[in-house]
This record gives sequence, C-alpha cells and structure tokens, in this order.
Amino acid sequence: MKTLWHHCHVATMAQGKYSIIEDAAMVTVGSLIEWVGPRSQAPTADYAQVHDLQGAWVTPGLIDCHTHTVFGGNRSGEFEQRLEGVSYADIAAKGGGIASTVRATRAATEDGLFASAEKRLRSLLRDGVTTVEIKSGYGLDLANERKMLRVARRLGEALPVSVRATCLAAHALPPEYKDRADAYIEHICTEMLPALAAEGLVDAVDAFCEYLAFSPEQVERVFKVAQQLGLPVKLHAEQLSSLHGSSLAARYQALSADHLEFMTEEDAIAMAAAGTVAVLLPGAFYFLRETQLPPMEALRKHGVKIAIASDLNPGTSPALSVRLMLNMACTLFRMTPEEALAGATQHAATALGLGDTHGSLEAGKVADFVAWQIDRPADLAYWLGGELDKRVVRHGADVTV
Ligand code: DI6
Ligand code: FE
Repeated sequence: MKTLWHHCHVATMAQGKYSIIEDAAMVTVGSLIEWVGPRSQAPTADYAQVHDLQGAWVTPGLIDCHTHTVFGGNRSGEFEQRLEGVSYADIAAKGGGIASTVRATRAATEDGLFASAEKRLRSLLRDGVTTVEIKSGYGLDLANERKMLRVARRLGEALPVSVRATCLAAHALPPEYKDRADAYIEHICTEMLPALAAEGLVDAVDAFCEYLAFSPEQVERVFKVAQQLGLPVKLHAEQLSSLHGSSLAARYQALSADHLEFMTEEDAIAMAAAGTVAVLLPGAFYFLRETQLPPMEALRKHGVKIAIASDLNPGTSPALSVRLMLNMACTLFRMTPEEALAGATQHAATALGLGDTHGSLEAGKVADFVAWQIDRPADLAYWLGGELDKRVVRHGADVTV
C-alpha cells in the first residue's frame, strides 16, 4: 500500500545530522520508506492513503539502545534508606543492591515479569520509542536468564516496538558462585550462552567489565564464545574505573561500549577504528551523582559515534523517558540537541546492529517515525519529560500506546 505523508518538516538524521528537509513529504510502501524529499518534488502516484501531518516535525522513531526493562521488584525502598543516611555498604550487607533484584526476579513468574516490564515499556513508547534493546542479567542462572529473555521476546510480540534481546548473564556473580567467578564464567560459556542462543533468544551478548563485576580476562572468554556462536558483543565498560574494557570491546568489533565515564583517549581511538559506538547513559550518571564526565572531546575528535540511552534499571537509572535522557545528555554532558537526537536515532540503531535499516528517514529504510507538534527539533531535548503532542508511525502504520 502506497502512502503519502505531507505538510511536514523532516529531520532525516541521515549520517547522524539533522539533515533537515523543510516543507517535506514522505512516501511509504508497506513497512518501508520509498521516498523522502521536498513536497514540491513528491512523485505523483495513485496513493492508497494521504496523511496531512499539519506542519509537524518528523523524526525517526526514537531508539533506546540500552535498557534493563525486565526485572522483579524495584529498589525505591533502598533509595529512600540511602537518603535517610543508611550506607550503601550496609544495604549491600543486608542483601540489597543487585542481589535483591536478582532474588525478586528469580521469585517472579514469567507472566509477572511481563506485566511489570510492560508498564515500563509503555512509558518509553509513549515518548516516541519504536525500537528498544532489553537485557537479561538479573536471573544469573540458565532458567532465570531464559525467563527474562523470553519476556523480552514476548514484549516485542505484544507491543508496537521492535525489541533486541541481549544476554547479560555476566552482569553480577550469583550467590551460588560466591568467590568462584571463573567457574560462573565457565558456566556461562559452556552451558548458558550455547543453550540460550540455540533457542533463538539472543541477539547480542553483553557483560559488565568492572572491578566489582568481571575482569577483562573473564569478559574476553565470554566474547570468544559469543563470536563462535556468531553473536555480536557489547560491553558495560569504564563506568566506575578504567580497565580498558572499551578497547577490549573494540578488539572484538563490539557494536557498542556503554557508560564510559572513565575511558581514555586510547580507548576512543580503538573504538573509532572498530566502529564501536559509545553509548552514554546520563540517567545513571545523574542518579549515582557521578562527577567524572565521559571524555566528550576525545570522542568527537576521533569520530566515535555517540548514542544516548535510558539504561532503565532499578538500581542506577530508573528512567522512563528517552527524551529526558536527551535533555540530560545536553545539560550534563554538553552535547548539542542535534548530537543527542542522533544518539537516540541513527547512532542508537548502529549500536544495535540496525544502522542500515533503522535510525534515519531515507529511502529503503523501515518506516518508523514520529510526527511531533513542536517548533523545532531542539524541543525534543529541551522539555524535561512530560508528554509532547505527536503521532507515532511504526512499519508504515499509526500506533497508539
Ligand atoms: N551498570 C549499572 O549501572 C547497572 N548495571 C550495570 O552493569 C546497575 C544495575 C543495578 O544496580 O541493578
Ligand atoms: Fe546497564
């Protein structure tokens, strides 16, 4: 079905720039974009539908390329305790922190996890998100990582959003492997990843490379197995210290390295050469009251593509809006609104291995877009949350969330 969308301005985000076409029109055929350009040059055809977008600004659908949307319980109680003066160490000693989310996730049924994640995901979608990545990593054994990944797959079937599922079994050490991190890594490599990949539940493999999680050597063992299974890798790196996980990720042609506050210029050079996207997570930076800024100048100087994501998770970034993350990327990291929007469209697509099909409005790409009733694209990074008047189109058809 050929459809004409007109009476709009388009920020195509091609090559990660606004690439604005004023007084534009777009032609979609089924779920794909066939043509985008000035309205005066729109091809004449027998359109099955013609949509007047009433002067809207059209952008690609937003892409949240790093989330932990599926988890049991939440940690607002710990948040409150910390603000009442209880130390993080005390909370952790009483089984709080990631361990409490692992217990709650293991205790939840698949349907229970689905129901709670669905609410959070709908919040992201109401903000214009059409593609989202969802990680496992709170199950930490085969049955519970499978349960999380199945929920991620089901969310993509039930809601109008494309879901990429990432296996983050190497997120934290499960209690049954206390003081036996190498044995847990071995279990991931020989049992969990092969089984979950064979079940078609994994689109990419991630790990947490940090002194309080897994070492670069341990991460590399996971990456080797991912490579053997034909799965792309990503990495939580340089969030709290500099272990050069981002350089390791680059050596494995990782889709992305994420967080990166403590990365060095050498890491940036390695990532640029490998085409590994830098995914910055301003929600976690803000929530942890981090002061070490990611090295924006080094990333720009070496041409590393920069994505922005919510990191939606119960411990360090309970963020339910990608547009709020765009604002934080600008205010906290001094990114421009154009860079921030590219970070939640074209570069986010690349961070998911979808750069050729998603993330910009160009002929041949998937017709996922948002028609925003705003004055200019910078509005998307300007307002602090809330809801903007808009129309969301996915695969060439209107969606309501
Ligand atoms: N980095 C983070 O900030 C989260 N995971 C990670 O690898 C923390 C997750 C949590 O605290 O639940
Ligand atoms: Fe994360």
